[in-house]
Amino acid sequence: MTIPSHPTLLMTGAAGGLGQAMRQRLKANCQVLRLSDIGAMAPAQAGEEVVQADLADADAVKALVAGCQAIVHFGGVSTEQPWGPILQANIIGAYNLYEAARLHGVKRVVFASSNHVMGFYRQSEVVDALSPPRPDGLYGLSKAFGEDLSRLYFDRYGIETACVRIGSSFPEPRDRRMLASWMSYDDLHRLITACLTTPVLGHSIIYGTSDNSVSWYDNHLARHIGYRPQDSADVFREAIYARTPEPDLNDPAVQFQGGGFVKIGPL
Ligand code: 15L
Repeated sequence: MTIPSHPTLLMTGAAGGLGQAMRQRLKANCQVLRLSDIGAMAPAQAGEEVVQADLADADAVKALVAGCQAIVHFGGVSTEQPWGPILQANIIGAYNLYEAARLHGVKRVVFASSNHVMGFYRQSEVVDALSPPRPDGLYGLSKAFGEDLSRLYFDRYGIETACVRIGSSFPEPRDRRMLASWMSYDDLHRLITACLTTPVLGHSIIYGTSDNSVSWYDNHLARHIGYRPQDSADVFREAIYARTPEPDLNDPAVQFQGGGFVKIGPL
């Protein structure tokens, strides 16, 4: 059962894949779920407010955050892209969001970070919250910026943030890599709920995956969040092995945790 924790909860990135998957689920966490995106969203239902806003527009973000007690921040670019859109949405956008949170007294944020902050670790390594970031591209770098930004706003202003380094959250794992990185939508909702309800969150880094037997992530430094995954990619393992070729161990996409992201773009 989900414990409602905040009267008004803002979720950015509502038109994206995870935003759409969490929209219904997060209604149980609050009385009013305020939904925002730069793109069009489905009209507001009971218990929802829908506000179209560009994260790069500081005034629009200030208005968006007014009256909220907590934020689930999925907004911004969620794949490797050129510097221009990443700068606007993920760097300037994250700054605008934290400034608005400070101005309006919001004290808790769940920040959708990414496994791509750590993408240049090898698939034979295990990382924890203290492992130095090794982003695999501009997207991963922008998420590392968001994590550092949130730490500054915690140290200076006491705004608590969970930086959730989400692995691969889709209906099912799509390939062999995702047998390690997959997170079910229900587990993602469990993790967000844990971040919103744990008594003391502080500034925390947690890896967002289900209970997968193969894992590159060690969450022992995030036990205070109280996240217990209940799903596992293991149930898909046989089918995925049957339909995917033997991995080429010389391929960087197979060697590194970031998978294909380590090869994308003009870097
Ligand atoms: C991410 O951060 C992306 O947002 C998502 O689209 C997936 O590609 C995921 O990482 C992944 O690494 O599988």
